[in-house]
Amino acid sequence: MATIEAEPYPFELDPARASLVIIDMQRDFLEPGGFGAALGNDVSLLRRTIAPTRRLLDVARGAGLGVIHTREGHRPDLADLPPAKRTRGRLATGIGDPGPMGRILVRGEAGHDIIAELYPLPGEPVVDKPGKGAFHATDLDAMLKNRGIAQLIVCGVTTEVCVNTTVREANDRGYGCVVVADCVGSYFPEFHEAGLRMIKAQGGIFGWVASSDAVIAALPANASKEGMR
Ligand code: C5J
Repeated sequence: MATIEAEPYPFELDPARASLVIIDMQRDFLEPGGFGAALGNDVSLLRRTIAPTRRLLDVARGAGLGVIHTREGHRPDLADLPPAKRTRGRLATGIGDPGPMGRILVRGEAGHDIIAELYPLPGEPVVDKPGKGAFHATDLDAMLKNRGIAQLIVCGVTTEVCVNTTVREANDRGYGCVVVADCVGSYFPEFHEAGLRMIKAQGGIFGWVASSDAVIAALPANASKEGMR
C-alpha cells in the first residue's frame, strides 16, 4: 500500500489493484486541426494535460500498473448513435459528418484516434465508448473486475463531461477514483475547476483529486525510492 497526498484526504493506493484510465485523449478533441478546434474551442487548454499525462503514463507503465485508454465514438453505420445525441447542439457539422480529420467521432477515422504522444502500447486495452461515461455500453467493468482492479487513477478530457461521468459511474460501481488534476482538462476553465470541486466535495463524494507529482511519488518504484532515503 502507498499513500497519495490528495484532497479531501490522503488516498490509500493498492498498486496491485489499481489501473490508470486515460479518457478520450483523441485527435479530434486535442489537435489544432480537429473537430474541437473547428467548433471554436481553444485546444491549448486541453493540450497542457499532455506532458504531465505522458510523464505519469511512463511511470505507471514502469511500475507495472495496468493502463486502459478510452475513445468516444461511434460505428461507421452510426447504429449506436442515439438520435438525441446526433441532433444535440444543432451543429451544421456534427457526429458522423465529414470533418477536418475524417468523419467526426467515427471509429477508424483519423480524428477519432488517440494522439501520438499518448498512443497505447500493444496489449493496453482501448475501450471504444459511444457515450460520455466509459462504463456505458462497454466491457470496461468486466475487464477491471476480471483483473481484480478496485482503484482507478483517472486522466483525460474533458473534466466536466467524460471524466466526471466516468468517475460517477465508477463510484457507483464501487471503484475508488483518484482524478489527476493536471492531467484532466476542459475547454472551459470554470467548468474544469467546478468539475474537480464536485468530485472531492462532501468528503470525496465521487472520489479524490491529486496532482500528478503526488501520484507519481506514491507509485511503486518511487515509493520504494522514498523508503530508501
Ligand atoms: C468528452 C465531450 N470526451 N466533451 N467528450 O468529454 O463531448
